[in-house]
Amino acid sequence: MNKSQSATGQVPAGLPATVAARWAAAAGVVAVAAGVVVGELVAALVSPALSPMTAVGGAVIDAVPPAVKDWAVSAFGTADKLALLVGMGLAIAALAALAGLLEWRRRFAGFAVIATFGVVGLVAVLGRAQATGNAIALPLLAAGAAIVVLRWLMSRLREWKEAPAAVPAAAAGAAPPSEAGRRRFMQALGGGAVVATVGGGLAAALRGAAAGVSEVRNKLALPAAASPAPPVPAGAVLNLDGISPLVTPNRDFYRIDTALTVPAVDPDSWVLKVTGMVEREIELDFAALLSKPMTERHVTIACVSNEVGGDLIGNALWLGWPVRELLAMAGPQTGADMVLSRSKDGWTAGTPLEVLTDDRDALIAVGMNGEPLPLEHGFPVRLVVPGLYGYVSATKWLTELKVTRFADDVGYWTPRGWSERGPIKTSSRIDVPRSGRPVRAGTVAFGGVAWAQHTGIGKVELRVNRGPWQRAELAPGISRDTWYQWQLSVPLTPGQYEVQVRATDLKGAPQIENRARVAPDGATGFHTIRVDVTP
Ligand SMILES: Nc1nc2c(c(=O)[nH]1)N[C@H]1C(S)=C(S)[C@@H](COP(=O)(O)O)O[C@H]1N2
Ligand SMILES: [Mo]
Repeated sequence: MNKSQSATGQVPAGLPATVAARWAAAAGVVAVAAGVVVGELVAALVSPALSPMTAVGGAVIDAVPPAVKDWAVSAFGTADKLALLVGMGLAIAALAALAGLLEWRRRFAGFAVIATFGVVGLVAVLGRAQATGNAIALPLLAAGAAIVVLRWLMSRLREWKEAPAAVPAAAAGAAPPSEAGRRRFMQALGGGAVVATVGGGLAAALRGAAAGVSEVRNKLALPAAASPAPPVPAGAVLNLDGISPLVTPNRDFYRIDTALTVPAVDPDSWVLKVTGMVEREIELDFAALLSKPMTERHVTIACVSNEVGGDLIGNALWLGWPVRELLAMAGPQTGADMVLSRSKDGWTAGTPLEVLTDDRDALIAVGMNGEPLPLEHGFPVRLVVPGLYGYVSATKWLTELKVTRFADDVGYWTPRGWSERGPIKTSSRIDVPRSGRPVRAGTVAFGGVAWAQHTGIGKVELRVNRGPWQRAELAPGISRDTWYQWQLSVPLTPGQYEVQVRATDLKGAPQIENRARVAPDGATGFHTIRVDVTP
């Protein structure tokens, strides 16, 4: 019988306040660890550049005075980054313990501390140069996960505290309920700690592989182009606030792929195989590829899933070796009409053989805007084919070119409801003013981009409230394979307007007016925006 049973016959709680506080602090640490791991694991899976911890660490490095930085480097040497991470870990653990304690004393007090963590992470992420829209979600996701875990642990701890320490006389001999409560709390805490540790290990392993390849990439020097890109013609860049930059910076370049983790491909072990219906099979390693005479070209690539007015399109300066030269070495056999390109992760695209052997600059690309390909965009080697949607041409993390026939092979997306062939459809987009953003009455500047890859844009027109089409100023394109900027100033009095754009290619074929969905072979229709003109 429990000695502490009181004279009133009431059963005292089985958990002294100081012990409870200690376990509340432990619960805070486990909950925050779980949140951090959720954020890091998602970042490791989606894109290493999204890591909230890296962003916070970067912000700390940016914020500390130079003297402290010098001291850290002299004290820790090349382990200064590790020291920073350990320091961050200890600081976060201390605050997490505090969050647990506070939450135990007062509901939501600890959640507020965790929410503050989330905001700090968010500010750090927003301050990063490579921040993308997706990066914003991760600190919030991490904080949300930490709060959910802490709530759960707190309710277990409360059950333990409220469970009587003694069994009623009738059930003498059984374990007291507080013992069961203790066990349940410990299981939850231990389970949370184990899951966080395993997840953290996994995130670290994934990051490690990507970090190793990143390091190789950072040290890589690309050869100069034997055939440099034609210069950007004067006047190709219009001076209009808010218009898409003529060349899309790598960090803003849209990313589409089926890869859950960005494949970490070491260039040293990379080989490209040319197989199938060829006279000679070929194996090319990275050094051999870099020794070929390189071509550099601006090419605008687009996703078939780009909606009318959408942003799954970008223009970059690509450096690579023309695919036609490699195919000429291999010697395609008669009857072949398709090249099935395969990625490290098994993804495939089926490209018409003729498009890869004609005089267009379809490239086995290694460089993007003057740098090695970013990991997300196919490092070390990808295909870039002017005129075709990415799903039938732009294989990232390229490993094989199989010369074959459309009758015998299919690319990844074809059996999934997308057409076998995917030429890019002529289209145009209004970038300014933003749809729904009010503008001042007077002369209203409109502007945007238009593309008809491998044919080129002939003209761009705008119409207001379905009135007559007005011809816009069309800037010279860099080439037929890139998008063009356009602009037009229209006098508008206060009111609401519908404004549409249409492009016509250099052969005189107009953009298709009928609206079509993105599947199976690309959206059509005029980009239409609503403009509120205020007095
Ligand atoms: N390995 C691989 N390559 C791929 C894809 C993919 O899922 N896996 N998606 C393709 C699609 S649909 C497009 S639109 C382009 C996008 O290239 P980007 O992410 O560099 O913009 O990559 C193509 N290459
Ligand atoms: Mo795509």
